[in-house]
Amino acid sequence: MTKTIHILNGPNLNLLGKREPEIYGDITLDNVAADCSRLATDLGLETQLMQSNHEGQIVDWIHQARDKAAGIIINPAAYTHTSVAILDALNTFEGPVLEVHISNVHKRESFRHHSYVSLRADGVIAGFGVEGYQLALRRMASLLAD
Ligand code: CA2
Repeated sequence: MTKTIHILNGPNLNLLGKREPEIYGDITLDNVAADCSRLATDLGLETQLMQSNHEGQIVDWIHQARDKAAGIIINPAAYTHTSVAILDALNTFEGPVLEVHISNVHKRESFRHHSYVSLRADGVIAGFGVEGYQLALRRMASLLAD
């Protein structure tokens, strides 16, 4: 059966491509979803991309991924830097977890330099723009290859 990768996105990423293009670029999250879905097909995977502005919703989706997903790619957005709840949820997931940031968080304010999610992530990509999602997907395919 084809393995499914859940691509979870945190608050304000619904505005991707619509605001602050100088930081986040001009590609929308719908475009990212379509590009990832195409690449996943080439890699023998399926993707399901979700976005929420609510921490509890992201925690619920991580719990659902325990039964439904082979791996998680997550851009927790601002919750990266604050959410022990998302870290705890990710710690209950047994497959690979890859963390993506569109911007180079290390070149930005110091509060963006710490990530709770990185304590669980098997890999982190930052500063590659939205291409980071596809790079993470390629890495996920390697990690899941048997
Ligand atoms: O670089 C990233 O991907 C971030 O996760 C984005 C978060 C930020 O809080 C993290 O420190 C780094 C912010 C997401 C906001 O997304 C927007 C997209 C377009 C326009 C406005 C906000």
